[in-house]
This record gives sequence, C-alpha cells and structure tokens, in this order.
Amino acid sequence: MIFKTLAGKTSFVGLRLPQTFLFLLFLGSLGFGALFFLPETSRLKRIFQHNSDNSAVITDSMNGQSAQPSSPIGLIGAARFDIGVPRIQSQLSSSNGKQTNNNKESNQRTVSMEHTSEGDAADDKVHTRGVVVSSRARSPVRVKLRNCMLKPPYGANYGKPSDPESLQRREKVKEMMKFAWDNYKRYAWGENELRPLSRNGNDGRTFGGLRGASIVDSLDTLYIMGLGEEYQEAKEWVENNLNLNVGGEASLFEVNIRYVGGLLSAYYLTGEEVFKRKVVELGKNLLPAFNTPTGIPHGVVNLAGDSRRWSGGDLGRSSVLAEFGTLHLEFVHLSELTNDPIYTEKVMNIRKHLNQLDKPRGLYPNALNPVSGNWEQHYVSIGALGDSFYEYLIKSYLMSDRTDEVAKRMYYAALEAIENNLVQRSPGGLIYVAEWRGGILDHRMGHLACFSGGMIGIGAEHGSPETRQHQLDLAANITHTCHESYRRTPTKLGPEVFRFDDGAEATAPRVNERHYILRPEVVESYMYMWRLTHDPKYREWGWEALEALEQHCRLATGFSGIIDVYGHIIQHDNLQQSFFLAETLKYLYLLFSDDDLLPLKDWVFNTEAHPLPVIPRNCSQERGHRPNWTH
Ligand code: DMJ
Repeated sequence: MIFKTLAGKTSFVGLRLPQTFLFLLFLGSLGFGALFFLPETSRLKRIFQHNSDNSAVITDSMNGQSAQPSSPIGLIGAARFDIGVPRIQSQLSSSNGKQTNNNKESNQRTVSMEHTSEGDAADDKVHTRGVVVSSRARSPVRVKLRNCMLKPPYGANYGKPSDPESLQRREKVKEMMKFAWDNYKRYAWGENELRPLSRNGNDGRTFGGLRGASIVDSLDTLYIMGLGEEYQEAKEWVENNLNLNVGGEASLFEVNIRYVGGLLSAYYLTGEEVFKRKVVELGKNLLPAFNTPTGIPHGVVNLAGDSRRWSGGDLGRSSVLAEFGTLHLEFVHLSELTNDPIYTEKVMNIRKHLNQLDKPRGLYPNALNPVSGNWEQHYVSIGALGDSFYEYLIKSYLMSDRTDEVAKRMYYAALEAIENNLVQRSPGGLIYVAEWRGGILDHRMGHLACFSGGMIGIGAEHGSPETRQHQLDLAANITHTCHESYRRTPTKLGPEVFRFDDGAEATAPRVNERHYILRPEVVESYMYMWRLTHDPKYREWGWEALEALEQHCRLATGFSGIIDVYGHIIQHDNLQQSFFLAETLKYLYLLFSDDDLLPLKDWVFNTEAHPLPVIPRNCSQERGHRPNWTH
C-alpha cells in the first residue's frame, strides 16, 4: 500500500493496485543514459497525415494556408499538422481582441476556438494572435492529404451537447477543472500533487523523483476542455522543467499510466514535438524493469537506467498482475512512435507468458513471481491488484482496430471465469463482483472495481452476438450497484470498499474503508454506459456525483478527498490526486459532451483516461511491422 500522511494522520490513499506497494530500495545509481532523440522518419510523417476527403478543413500554417472560415479546425500548438480539430487560442493573449468564431459557447469560454493561423513558414516559431503555438515551422511532420493513424478528436462542434442543461453542466465541469488547476498552480506548481489544506505540494516517492505529475496528467484534459492558456502553461512546464534525468526508484505502472500515457496522449492530440521527445526518452528509461529471467517486469524501476527487485510488502518478490498487465497500450504506441519493436516485444512477452500459464478455474491471480514465472498465490480481484489487466485486454483488441485476436480471446475467457466464479447477487438484488481468496469468496467490492461496468460495456458489442445483451445488462447492473454505493451514504460519495456480508448491502461497515479519494471509476462507468445506451440516468448520476464533489470535496484552495463518506462532519485528506484532473473531471466532461468528442471507435482511453488513437489496420500494414498477435 501507499501510505500518505493526511492532515496529521497516516492513512491509506492507495492507488488502485498499489494497495500493497512499498518501496524498499531507494536512490540507486545516478548514472543516466544519453538523451534519446529519434530522428524524424518518413514513417512519423504518415502518423499525422490527414484524410484527403476532408480537405476543406485542412490548414497548413507552415505553408501559409488557412482554413475555410466555416471549418473549425486546428490544434493548440499543432500548426505542423492538422487533424480537423479546433485550434484553441487565448483570448487574453489575443493581439487584436477579435474573435472570429461565432460559436456561442466559445464566446463564453476562457479560450476561444478559431480557425485562423498566422504561422510563418520562415519562422521557427508559429504565432497565433500573439500566442506562440508551435516551436518548429520546419518540422517534418506536415499536414498531408491523407490520414494514416489519427482521426479527429472533435467533431465540428467540439462535442458541444445539443441540450442546454448538459451544456451548462459541462461548463460546470470545466470550471471545476480550472479551479483545481489554478490552485495547484498557486500552491504546488511543479510538485506532483496539491495538498489543499496545507497549501503546499505532495511529492511522494511513487514517481522516483519525477515531478509535475498533475501537470502531465492534466495536459489532455485542459486541451479537450479548451483551457488554452492553462494548456500552454502546462506545455511550457513540460518543455522547460520536466526533468527525466532522475535517479529514483519509481513504480513502473504509475509512471507508465500517468507520464507515458499523459505525454503520448498530449502528443497525439496536439502534435507538439516536445511531448514525443519526452515520452521517447522516458520509455527508454523504463526498459531495465524487464530484465528478469521471465521478462515479467519488476514493479519498481530505477529511472537512472538500473532496475531493482521490489522485495517489500506482503507479496514479497511478486510482480502484480495489474502492474505488469497495464503496459500494453502505451508500449505498443511507443513502438509506433519510435519504429522500434522492442516495446511491443516486451509486452507481447508478458501476454504470451500469461496466456500459457495454468489458471485456477480460468482466473488470473493477482501476484506472479518474475523469476519463476509462477503464480505466488491464488487471490483474484477485479479491483485492487487485478483491475486494469482485464481492462487492457479488451482495450488492446480495440486499439489494434480489432485485429488482436489473442487479447480478445483472453478477455472473453477471463470474463467468463469472472462471471462463473465472482459475480454475485446480493439478498437485496444487487449484482456485484466479489473477490476470491484461493477458492473462498470475500463479498466485498472496491471502488476501483467499479471501472468494470464501463469495461464490460465496451466489450459487449465485440463478443459473440448471443452474449451481447447479457454483457450489456451485466455492465448496467454493476454500474447500478456502484451508484448504490454512492446513494447509500449521506455525502452521496462512495466508500473505498463496500461489502455484501453481515447484513451490509453496498455499504462500508468498516471504518478504515470509508474514505473517498476523488477516484474516477464510478463516473468512468457512467460515461461509458451513457455512450453505449444514452440512458439519461447516467447523466443524472454523474451530476449527483458532481454536486457531492462540490459540496464535500471543494475547499477554498482546491479539491480534497474525504476520510469518511458516512461522516456528518467532513474531514479532508488534504490531497488533490492527479487522477482527479486526469480522469474524474475528464470523464464528467465527456459525460456531458456529445459522442463526437473523442469518439470511442477512434480513441481508446488508457487506465488513467489518457486517449490513445486506434491504430488502423491498413496503417500498420503499410508500415509492414504490425506485431504478430498470434501467440
Ligand atoms: C488511477 O491512477 C488509475 O485509474 C489506476 O488504474 C487506478 N488508480 C487510479 C484511480 O483510482
């Protein structure tokens, strides 16, 4: 577990899987490899090529062309290429004060979205009404007339919902994001997270000396919300201050989902080269974690280029399923960006190993020995320690443009085993996913496990037609149960763990399981279920959660988790988690947006809600190095 000191107390604020996570080895070798900057390749140009059939909305500011006035296009800082999304400009920095966008919503936004660009092909910097939005006009990644990988993250209206109530609610989410960001900036700029009560920063050791977790985690949220000025601040911090030359020991999982995921996503959304440079350098530093006899990585990696075995905690030398099983999406994209298959090879090796292992009743235990390659115990959970492994199976299939048949098979087999062994109905009729301890059920469900409503939902339509409706119902039932865990508390926020034993029904009888740390999983499932069904109850449930967040978690100096969701006097845990900005607020924003904002057919969210593009099958074939999925 990760322990964090909270307002004078020591308390669990475990991330989803690091419930068992202790670092015992610190600050190893400080040596650091040379910075790794890949040369541009023609392959990379293809990544950002634009589909010719939408040529009316293409801007190539480097060539001095601009878009048709009626076509809202462009990207913050993406003058080098364009994939048909809004260019966001700071009103405050506007040199002539004019807004050319007649979109009503945009007029209320902190930033406006415009289609014009004043880029100069001769300049190294591209200016857009006074805002430097691009660093290299001569970048080889140029607007092309066909698209290989990227699809627009926005439709014509930037996901603006058609009904006024949802629009108003979406604006409220954006205001919350700005508030969270402004307070982080004011009191904890450059630190990993804001501690709103003590008005300072939280660094922790999870990231091995890397800083600015909230900044990297927020880049894409700021971007899609149109918070252009804040995005610029974040980008500039990454450019000037994100130091990857740190010698600490970091959680491979946490660095991967937050930093690698955040930077990849920012790169794909904006095209800013700085994000690619950083993520390529960081990805390389993670590779030593795989230096084990089996290739199953250690939980801890020394960012100076060395790897250490994690030998602490209850699991001894184990590697955790949700840690080594939550690398696939990011590592496949690292191979895409670098044209180096090593990243894909590393995660395919994990996949292969897991696929061939014997599994008790088809279930995947949470801990595996990276030396022997065998399971350490037979504890199974779709919450802490297991969760995102399952998520990454179905998402790997989707991200591969539905070509990764092995991931698909493994996902549906795992789901069947989960249904047969873990899914339960409470006496009161609530469907939940219990945990399994060597054959004995523990009738509890973690907040973390509530992501599974959304996961099962997105998987439903890709399984066999006979199971489709059943899986969709299961997804809806689990999401309903998670909503009940919120509804049955006076704060209307859900506990960290809720139980279905000794008379409990989606409630938390144990005092140490009653905290809520701004986690996203419940609103994450609302967002997916909304997209899949358009049942208005999901938007209502999301709004209930938002109101509860406002009422109980909003302080004058930022947002904070709370110690007891059943308490009548609210005690705060003094931490604005970076995943609140990356996930909770992003999922709420998407919930109140139209479906054309980051369409699920084109984008897959990593487990930290960072959108990664689906890699179209023809795109990879063209490059001729599509991974061989057939293990
Ligand atoms: C996030 O970092 C990710 O969602 C992770 O998969 C689990 N824990 C937190 C959110 O609760």
